[in-house]
Amino acid sequence: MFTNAITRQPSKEMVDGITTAGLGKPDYELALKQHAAYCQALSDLGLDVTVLAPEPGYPDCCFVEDTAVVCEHVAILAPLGALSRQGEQKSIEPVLAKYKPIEYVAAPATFEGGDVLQVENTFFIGVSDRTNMAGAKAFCAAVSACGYECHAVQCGPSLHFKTDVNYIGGDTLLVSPYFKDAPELAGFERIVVEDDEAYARNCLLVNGTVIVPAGFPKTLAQVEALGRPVVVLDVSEFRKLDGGLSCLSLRF
Ligand code: CIR
Repeated sequence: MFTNAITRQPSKEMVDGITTAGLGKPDYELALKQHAAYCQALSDLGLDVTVLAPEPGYPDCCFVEDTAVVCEHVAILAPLGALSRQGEQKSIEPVLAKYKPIEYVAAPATFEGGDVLQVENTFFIGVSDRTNMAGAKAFCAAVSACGYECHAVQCGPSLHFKTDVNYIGGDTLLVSPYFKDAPELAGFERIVVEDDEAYARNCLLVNGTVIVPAGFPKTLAQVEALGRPVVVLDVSEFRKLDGGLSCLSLRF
């Protein structure tokens, strides 16, 4: 069960965030409202939510998930792979240090939290444009020392591993066609989310409830069919920056 979340409000600079979505510039005022609703939803699910102020000079700073991975024993700060985001992790450090001992991964290793998926006592880390093999190895070494299993998985063309693969409870993953038969994910039930609803692959499991992004009826129906509680949230303005539901918080 999660008891805490850390989020960071977007700033007006978000219009300069990194994007490949081709959906236009985000509407800042609407993003603020969507962000507030997201924080409220986490709070309604029982989490104590710390909302940080935006960090000047970092247009993507609301995507706090990428800055660290927090597990039961430690928080591992991420040396981010995106040049314009390097340094975002520094201001997260004192916040996380209130809860966990901090571990560091040194350059030239890079990794981003969006490439890390935890399923119970197992971590998967995607090797992507943002997470290099040295980063994946260093991350695996850090969590293995805490007793977790860890597997490095080669990503496809998507931004992060969790752009493509997410855990929604039980033994079920939402996956892209790219990971449909991936041997590293053997043993899981895989619901393949086709490209017309690609964004909805990034659903977020919080204390037994699955948060699903608004606007993806097929995925919503598939998740609802599993019988778990579902909350639907509109995060359209973050989608314009390639950010999904998981990207907007650190949960622990
Ligand atoms: C980026 O490209 O870094 C941001 N525009 C989006 C980050 C999304 N984060 C995530 O998937 N964990």
